[in-house]
Amino acid sequence: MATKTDLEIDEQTILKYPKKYFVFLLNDDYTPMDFVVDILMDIFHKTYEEAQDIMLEVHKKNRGLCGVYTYEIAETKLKQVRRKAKDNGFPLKATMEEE
Ligand code: TYC
Repeated sequence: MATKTDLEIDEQTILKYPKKYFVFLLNDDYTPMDFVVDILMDIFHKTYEEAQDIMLEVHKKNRGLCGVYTYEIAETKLKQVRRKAKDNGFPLKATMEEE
């Protein structure tokens, strides 16, 4: 009788895609616009023009999409935003949500 070999089982495991997570920046009244643009360029690797567009979207609509990442990378982005905001004394917040 044919049974699945270990190799076949491993191949099934490998074919599962990892979940992805949206990372959003949230608006507040205190963080300067230029600082948000810097965050988007440094942490999310956006161009200056992209960073300005996203920052303005957050400013007008209260949140804006910065990127889509696997869980660990999304978490790291949140930590980097928190650290940089805290070090500079700004209340800027980021959140993540399953895709
Ligand atoms: N609303 C802020 C201001 O007027 C700018 C801002 C934009 C803050 C985006 C946070 O994620 C943010 N200075």
